[in-house]
Amino acid sequence: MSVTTRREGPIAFVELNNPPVNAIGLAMREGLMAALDWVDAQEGLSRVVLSGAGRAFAAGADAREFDADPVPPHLPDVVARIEASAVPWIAAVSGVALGGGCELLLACRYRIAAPGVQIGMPEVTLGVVPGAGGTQRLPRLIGMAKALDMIATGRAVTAEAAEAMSLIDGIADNPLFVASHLDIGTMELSVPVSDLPKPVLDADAVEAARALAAKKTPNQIAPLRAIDLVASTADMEFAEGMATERAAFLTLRTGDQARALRHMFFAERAARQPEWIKAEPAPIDHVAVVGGGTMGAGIAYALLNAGLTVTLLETDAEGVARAKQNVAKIVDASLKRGLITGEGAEERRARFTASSDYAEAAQAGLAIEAAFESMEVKKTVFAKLAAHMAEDAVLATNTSYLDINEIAASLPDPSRVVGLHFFAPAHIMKLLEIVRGDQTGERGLATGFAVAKRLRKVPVLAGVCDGFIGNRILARYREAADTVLMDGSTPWEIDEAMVAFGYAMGPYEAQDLSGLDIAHANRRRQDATRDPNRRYIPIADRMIELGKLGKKTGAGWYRYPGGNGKVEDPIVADLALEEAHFAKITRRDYTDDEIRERLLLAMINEACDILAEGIAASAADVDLVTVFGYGFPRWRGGLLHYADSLGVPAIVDGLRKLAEEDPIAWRISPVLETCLADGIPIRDYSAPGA
Ligand code: 3H9
Repeated sequence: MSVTTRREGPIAFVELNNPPVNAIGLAMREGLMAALDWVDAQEGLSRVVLSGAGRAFAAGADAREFDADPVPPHLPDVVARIEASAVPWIAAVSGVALGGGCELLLACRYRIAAPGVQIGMPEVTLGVVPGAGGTQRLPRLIGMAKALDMIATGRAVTAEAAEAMSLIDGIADNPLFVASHLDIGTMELSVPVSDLPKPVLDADAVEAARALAAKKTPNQIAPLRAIDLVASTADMEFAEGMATERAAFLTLRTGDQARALRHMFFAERAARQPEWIKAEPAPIDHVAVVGGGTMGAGIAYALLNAGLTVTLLETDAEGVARAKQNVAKIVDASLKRGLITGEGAEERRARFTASSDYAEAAQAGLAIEAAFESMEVKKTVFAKLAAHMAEDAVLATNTSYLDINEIAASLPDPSRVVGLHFFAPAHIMKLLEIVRGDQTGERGLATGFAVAKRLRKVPVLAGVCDGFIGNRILARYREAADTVLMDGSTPWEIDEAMVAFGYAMGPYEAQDLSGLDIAHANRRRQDATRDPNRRYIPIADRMIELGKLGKKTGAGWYRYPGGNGKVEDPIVADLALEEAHFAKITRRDYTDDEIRERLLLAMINEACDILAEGIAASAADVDLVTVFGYGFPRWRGGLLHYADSLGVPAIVDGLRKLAEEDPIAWRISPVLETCLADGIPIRDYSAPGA
């Protein structure tokens, strides 16, 4: 039963009951309609108390239903009936009230919530607008500016903030008790929210909301549509506003952006803990981190932030001092930005030690090595960890490219070794690639997922190969970009094309930020195995020869006069011209569409190879990696969701045309051939034997 009803004297209780978060699907809407009929049939009721079982009041409409046609009864009608009920409904909110849950709350004539509960309308984060009166009732209740702030950003507020803006009427530790003991005969209940006068137009707030949406959610339709709907409440009658809102909701719901954002929402949740991992994780309350450089310090801070104790290991006193300094810098910056309090900073410092004595990490259940990217160094570190830590401690490496199997093989028990690939800055980036070596045991994997959960990161399981999932796709993206650069374009044009697609920055600006030297070292490592017939683009190597390693050296693909805004560097254009001349290439102009097509198809093709080899378990995992680690626009749903929205035939067609130019670089992935032959999207591909 999604909705249960009972009566105690003059009080009726209606409870939403659809674990785990009381998502409002068809059964619940029907249950609420049945409850309304039941209430209508009762005599002598003074009130109906509406509450949610478990940890939520209601998390909103069941987004799993959004792919199909809407089935009555519709939520706006349920909400309208509750609001119009002859017996007043009182909301007793003990857990989150989001989206449709908040809209139910607004239908009630009195609203009580427990301290700290989150109340909000996050519909825009799913690519839709509130569709059960939220855009119409909220501004009438709390005013246009505050309603815009919540609806256009999807930001939830606490019960305390909600009370301060009169979204709710009171806060109580036990809302259900208070709701059923209110002296309702003597109180003045609020009028139905839809009967409140229209809000006054706040043109400044509307403009500010539009500016914020342009900045924070560029290219996204839903926030702008939500702003229009809220703004229109100033001069639109309620009924007309409701009809306009409903039409907008239904149109957006089946649009590409909403589909993509829903896909990300569910993919993120599905990734949290694969069901097949049954092993218990190692205890992670105390973690050893090896290496106090930028990455190690970032990882240490991420662990400290999650309440863990960290022992950072370095080779000597100098390394220890540097590590302490690096971690202190992040603590101070977080304090300065108001992300943590002074007390929080102290508390984090108290859980952190740095030492060159590995014995100090003897009690840790997990070690994460983030030392210099050299096989020799890693093997030495792992031998020391194995010598000092408990036999069943899990030993993880943060290596981006080195062969985890080789590291593991250097230990008596290789099953302890797992890859935990963090992304810089490790305390901010949400992606965690959990790399499974040939010998990695289930306990190591379980520990990786436990770390991700504790750190609130998005875990994705990856197999061993050069670059795992993300960096392997990135390498191909950059290669495609460099090819376009050599054949006629500029970093500026290429970056602009990708920004227009939805990336926050293009491949060249991003490289300038992270430094050109790492990719260079990788190319040198790959020299021995590279297909000699594959076209090689030497422009990035020439940049290294010139000492242009990116922002840290003052210049890379761009120059940064004064340290800030980027300007084009004529030297880069000269290098491209020169290399094209040596290679006897006739350069030509590329349109933005051509640039995008090449860079995106290159990535899609590589991602398909990654699926074929079982390096990624699913297309959705590739989507998570590209969105949470590499800035692929979330509203496009990740790389392979986007690919499926184009359709396999269109992709293969595009690749075939490019293959006429260069059959090696544009060899079509067997996954695409299979999907084309079987008439299935990439998301339905499963690797043989998977
Ligand atoms: C809306 O309301 C439209 C209306 O205005 C108009 C309608 C006409 N639907 O996140 P968790 C599942 S749009 C379906 O892991 P937490 C979730 O997939 C909606 N399923 O827990 C997961 O399933 P599984 C506006 C949902 O404690 C399980 O519940 N509302 C929904 O970390 C547990 O979720 C939102 O956008 C849903 N709406 O966080 C709120 N919500 O166990 C979306 C959750 O199979 N939800 N599930 O993996 C959230 O933000 C978080 O889930 C919440 C709980 C904060 C509630």
